[in-house]
Amino acid sequence: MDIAFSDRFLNMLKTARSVVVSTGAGVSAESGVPTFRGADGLWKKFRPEELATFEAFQANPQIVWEWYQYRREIIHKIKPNPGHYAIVRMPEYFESFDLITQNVDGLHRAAGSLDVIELHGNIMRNKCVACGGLSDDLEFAQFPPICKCGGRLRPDVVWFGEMLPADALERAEKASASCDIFFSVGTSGVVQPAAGLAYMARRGGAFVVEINLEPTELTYISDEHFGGKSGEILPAILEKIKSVRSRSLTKS
Ligand code: BV8
Ligand code: ZN
Repeated sequence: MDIAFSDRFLNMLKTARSVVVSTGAGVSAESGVPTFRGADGLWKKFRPEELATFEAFQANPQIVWEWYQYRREIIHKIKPNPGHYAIVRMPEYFESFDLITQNVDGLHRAAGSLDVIELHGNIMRNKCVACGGLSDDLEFAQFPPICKCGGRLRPDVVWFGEMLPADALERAEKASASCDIFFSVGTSGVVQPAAGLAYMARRGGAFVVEINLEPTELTYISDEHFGGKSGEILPAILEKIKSVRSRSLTKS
């Protein structure tokens, strides 16, 4: 894919020490994972407050579990796309690199990214609301599933109104506030506090790059907006990084 790179962006790619990539549902769209707010969006058929909240789960565990099992079915069959794989290679070219994701699909790790800051948990993991025990069964003897301790199992994701994992959020905020380039990839920039990371990066003096099919809430604070598919744009950016930087000797 031929992309026009501004001199400012090229200069940033040449000189940056620390880079953050922050992804949303759009980075997984080309793998076949439905996004939340796009045309095929998950929220089209359902409403977030009806399903992705602890209250909804308590009121109707059967319905909430059916929705997660439906999404797990989709995610179980799909593979990372070229966008995920391009991100895997980026850390080799920078002294400091952090990957943050709002996604719960596990595709960054499946592609080979070693250290992923998962702000909203992982849909393929279960957590017991009573003992906090984690498990990765996808099939259950009874439905909605119950833990060995007798407590109710839930998907290990962060629901609306729930706190994000403190360590993940702290790492994400620290990296965003101090990086030289902040890539916002495939997110509508609506859900907080994840969406706030781009503002933190901007305030910290980072060069903010947005990759999205269309403009979003974050476009007006971005220094560069690449309109198009992340599965095509990220590999093109990786090729440019390779041509303007040698692999960072501090990285194996
Ligand atoms: C909390 C896990 C507080 C579950 C998710 C009013 C104002 C501000 C905030 C709030 C408010 N009212 C409530 C809040 C807080 C709320 C929130 O932000 N609400 C929003 C809706 C306004 N946030 C919370 O509740 C968070 N917790 O705030 O706690 C608190 C404080 C004290 C004490 C207790 C609590 C928790 C939020 C986490 C919710 N969980 N996921 C699950 O997945 O089932 S959110 C879920 O939606 C995702 O994880 C993700 O974060 C979000 C989806 O957003 P995106 O990833 O951006 O996806 P979207 O579809 O929107 O956009 C896709 C983009 O990709 C589009 O722009 C599209 O153009 C683009 N795209 C598509 N294809 C491609 C592409 N781009 C490139 N290439 C392509 N091929
Ligand atoms: Zn338990």
